[in-house]
Amino acid sequence: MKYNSKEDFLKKVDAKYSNEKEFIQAVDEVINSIWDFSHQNQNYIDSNILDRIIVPERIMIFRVPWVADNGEVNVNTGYRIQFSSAIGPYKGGLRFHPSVNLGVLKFLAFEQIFKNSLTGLSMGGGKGGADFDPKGKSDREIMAFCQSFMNELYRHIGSDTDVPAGDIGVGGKEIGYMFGQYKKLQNNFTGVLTGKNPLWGGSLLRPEATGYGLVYFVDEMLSYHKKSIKGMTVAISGSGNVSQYACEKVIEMGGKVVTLSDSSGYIYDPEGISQEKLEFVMKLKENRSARISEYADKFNTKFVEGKRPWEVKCDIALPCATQNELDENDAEQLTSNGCILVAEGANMPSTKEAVHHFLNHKILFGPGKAANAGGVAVSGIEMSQNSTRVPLQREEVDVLLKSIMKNIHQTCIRYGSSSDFVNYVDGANIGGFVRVADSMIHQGIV
Ligand code: NDP
Ligand code: 2IT
Repeated sequence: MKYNSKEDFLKKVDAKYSNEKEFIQAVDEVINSIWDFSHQNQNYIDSNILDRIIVPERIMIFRVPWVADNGEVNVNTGYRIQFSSAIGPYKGGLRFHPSVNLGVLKFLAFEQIFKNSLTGLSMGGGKGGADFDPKGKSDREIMAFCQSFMNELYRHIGSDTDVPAGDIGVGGKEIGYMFGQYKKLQNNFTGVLTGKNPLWGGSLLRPEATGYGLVYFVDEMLSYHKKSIKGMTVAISGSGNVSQYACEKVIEMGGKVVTLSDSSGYIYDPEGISQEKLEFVMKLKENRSARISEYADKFNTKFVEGKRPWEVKCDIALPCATQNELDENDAEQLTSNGCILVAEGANMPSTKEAVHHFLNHKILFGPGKAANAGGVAVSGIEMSQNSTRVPLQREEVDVLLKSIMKNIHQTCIRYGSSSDFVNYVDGANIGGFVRVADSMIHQGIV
């Protein structure tokens, strides 16, 4: 055996990737879950799956120059990480945010491998983006940036090679500008991006899919434990794509959402956010610079500046903004306030210590790679609609989304159950890993 112990393996990862702390965090979690399982299979050991699975197949890093409205010439750094193609073409979103760097995108691409595997669809793992800040930019500046980004990205992607989509800072508008530029450069109208507008090849329900899928997963977790979302008080962080549709589905299923947030702070509405109030948020946040504090002004509720919503009393917490937005103190506060379930709409929003706290306190904890897989699942369904050129109805996509979230929940139960507790972290990691590892073995040492 190459490594004496799990700790020995993780020590080498720490040393080698010391400047990629989020990537180390994501690898640490997966390795802790799969170590014993993977060491029961001699094939995995002989073909050194663990060493191979943590190294991306390919990384592109490139210059993205663009001209601002005032004539200033700017440059950002663009990335695409093609991490694993074991079970399908690379698939995963693009993030435009000033905090983007190699370590952040590597953690996201690594998580995506297992998430995509859990969906049961044929999608490998990838992620990309740029350290570009869309806040305060005009539409023309966003278009100029997206076109310049695609001027390099187009040579690396394709409907059977790598299919990017949205993430933080990238929604339908940005996907449209990037698709237009791809088509112009390649003279090829193909399903090379997902999250497209349904007028020209996008799937109905893709904007809703991550948030709705998250709540379908929560519903599975609760009903498996003989509980229901009806009447529960829910704290949600973020106020972007995932948060908005998570909020909508919770309201529809009879829960009460009392918080939303952004990087400036959170709003607390003890009466609950109604569908009408949510529509105000959706309209407001079409402008990425708009602040959630306007909700408090409009509806005369509390805005807590510079803080996160985890101090509010709730039954269910759904972190839906960004990585490491919920730490050990937050976790303690949530559990001491009686929270029974936490499910991650964002990718890795809970710190390692927060996850340990939840598991030690037997809180139902749904990790992102299982709970937020609905978005990429409907992206996979968009790819299949593009291949067949036959669009599905909204209700048909919804049925597929529900059944995929149910299957992911069953996979977590299968690999994560012990006599008195479901460890969804282990369940998701092992359940996602096994298909990728077996596929790598079938395809040889490549
Ligand atoms: P959006 O850009 O639509 O919204 C992001 C939200 O998170 C905003 O409210 C934003 O606030 C907040 N936020 C972002 N960065 C930070 C930060 N550093 N600190 C505090 N708040 C922050 O993105 P999405 O809703 O699409 O994505 C949210 C999360 O969900 C991400 O973790 C993403 O990876 C994950 N995800 C997204 C999927 C999708 O289909 N879109 C699928 C699966 C997971 P502000 O406006 O102030 O920046
Ligand atoms: O993190 C994610 O799963 C996404 N941002 C969605 C990826 C996709 O390809 O739809």
